[in-house]
Amino acid sequence: MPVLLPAAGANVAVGKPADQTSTYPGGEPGRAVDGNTDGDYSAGSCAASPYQGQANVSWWVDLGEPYMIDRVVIFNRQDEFPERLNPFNIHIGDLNPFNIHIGDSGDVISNPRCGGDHHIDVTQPSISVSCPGMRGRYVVVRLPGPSRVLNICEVQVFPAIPRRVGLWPLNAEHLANDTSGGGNHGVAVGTTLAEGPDGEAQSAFTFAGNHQSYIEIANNGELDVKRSFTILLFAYHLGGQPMLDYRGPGAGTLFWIWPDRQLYIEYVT
Ligand SMILES: [Ca+2]
Repeated sequence: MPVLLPAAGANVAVGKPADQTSTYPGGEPGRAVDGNTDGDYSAGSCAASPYQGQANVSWWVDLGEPYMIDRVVIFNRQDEFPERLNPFNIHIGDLNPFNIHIGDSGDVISNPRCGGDHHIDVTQPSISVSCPGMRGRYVVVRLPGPSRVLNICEVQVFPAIPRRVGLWPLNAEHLANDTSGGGNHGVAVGTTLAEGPDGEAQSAFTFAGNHQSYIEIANNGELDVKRSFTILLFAYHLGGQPMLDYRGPGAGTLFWIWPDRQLYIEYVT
């Protein structure tokens, strides 16, 4: 299943379908993803469950696709009852809590839990909970215990931005060295410095277009491509050899641009 990598800083929960195990009239679950963090309950932007209290009250959102999650931010009710949120759990995964029966929140904990019991400082409007390495389509906020009341004014979910593992400027200053700190310096063979983008002198490499002209980049393990990877390559292609030749043990991928400016991807063994 694909993992989406949205732009930095995007809250991917806003406007998405939400539900909860039980609802107090006027406290519909979608109010916690309406984009309004107002903690005054009378402003009509908070989700709420019945004030009599119920066991393991839970709220959840369907992000539509699985995301790598960095953190979940919860905005608490501010006008009164801020203590109702404590303690809470966060579960993230691909098991659909929408399938459970109303009032039975046991199934929502089938998704992995982010940390243990979380406690918000009731003098603060929000709490940010880091969930590094977690992935999933559904984010659940669960209030564990026999008699709990849910008042949540907004839930924001921020995806993880992929960590950059290599950066090769290919200019006179850095040559083919990796400036990311990962230490995978390239070795340039048969290349010359050339004018780069925007006419900047010695800010690009020119290749001869044959097997004797290349930059070889080893992998000391920092270039972790276990799940997926993204390569950005800025090039002005004049023909000849592949733009990129990615080889592992026994297999590899070649990226070509044909003279008619079409991209060809060739898998080789
Ligand atoms: Ca809201």
